[in-house]
Amino acid sequence: MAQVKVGIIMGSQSDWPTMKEAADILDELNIPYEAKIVSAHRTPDRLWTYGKTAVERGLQVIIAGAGGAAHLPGMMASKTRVPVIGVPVQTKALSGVDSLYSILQMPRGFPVATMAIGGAGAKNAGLMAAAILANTDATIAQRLDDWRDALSASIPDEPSDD
Ligand code: RP5
Repeated sequence: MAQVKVGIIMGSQSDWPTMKEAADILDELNIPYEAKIVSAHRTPDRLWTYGKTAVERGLQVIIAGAGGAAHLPGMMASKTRVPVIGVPVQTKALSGVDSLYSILQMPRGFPVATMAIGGAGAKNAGLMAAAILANTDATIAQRLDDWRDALSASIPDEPSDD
């Protein structure tokens, strides 16, 4: 079985419809990943163990999505040197701006690469993970180049009324 190099983690089952966009693009690019619920608040021991073992388990990128007081990506970045890509999940109360600021405003020393709020951010997180892996994996690089070319080719030259 192929080595899993990308970990997708999220604070709650309710984050999955958003985070699935990251999983879907990794599936499309044929990149193995694991998806886990790891909450900074509700399962802090799980977070600690995940971060502590990430390097030895061979993870090269962690995509972490959370909503509201979204400590998960930052806490994970504090526990492992594996690069963390943060996805702010949209919330009802503050539309995800709370999640965005929680993830984005890391103090010096522990960066989180923060994506846009919601599904677009999750999909871009998957693409960013692929781009990181592509630096050292020619097969993934080719698949990502092909995917980007296909996206460009799908964009019409001119707008239509249809
Ligand atoms: C966060 O609280 C999760 O990441 C989720 O976005 C939010 C709400 O969680 P649930 O109450 O839906 O489980 O920890």
